[in-house]
Amino acid sequence: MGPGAIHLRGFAEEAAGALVQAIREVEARAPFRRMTTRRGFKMSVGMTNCGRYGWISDREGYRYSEIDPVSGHSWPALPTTVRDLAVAAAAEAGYVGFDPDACLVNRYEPGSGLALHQDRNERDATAPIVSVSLGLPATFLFGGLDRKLRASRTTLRHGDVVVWGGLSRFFFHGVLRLGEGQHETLGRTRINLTVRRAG
Ligand code: MD6
Ligand code: FE
Repeated sequence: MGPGAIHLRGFAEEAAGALVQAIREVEARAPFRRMTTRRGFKMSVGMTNCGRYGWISDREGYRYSEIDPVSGHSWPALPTTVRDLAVAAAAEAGYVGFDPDACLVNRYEPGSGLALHQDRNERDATAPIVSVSLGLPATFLFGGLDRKLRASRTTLRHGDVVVWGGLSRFFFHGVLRLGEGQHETLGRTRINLTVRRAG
């Protein structure tokens, strides 16, 4: 996809059922919620987290927190299935010894999208991010270090994994608004997991 960004098509296909079940258990304790940006806009994507650290956004900005502000408790643990899959994908891409401590779970419905952004709240910039796509397909936008650079487009489908590190770790990226569709297990939704080393 770009320098250091590797698209592993279907890498999570076999594990998908177990991953969906793990997400159901996470959302029972930490429900999806639409967070607010610093400027006060409500995001169209529903988000929750598992692992030691969770990514949050509110009027104070973006950051990682060990506490879920909705429940006042810690986030659910990183499920073993999620960790194992992410570690295996990272190794496949050449990142041996990936030791994730955070997983942001994004839920899209038709009409939801994610504006171009950089992921730069993580302390260790040498660790990759492992992104797992489930459910409806989405068009992923992949730019460069400059927001104004023209972004390329890739379709991410159910079971696809992107391992993202190295030179493209800080590239701008986003997700086009999801189109209508029905996925056989997830219905009108797309779920994306981004497994990270945040702390
Ligand atoms: C998504 N993904 O695919 C949003 N960030 O729903 C991301 O924002 C992302 O896929 C960093 C690395 C990989 C990603
Ligand atoms: Fe991102």
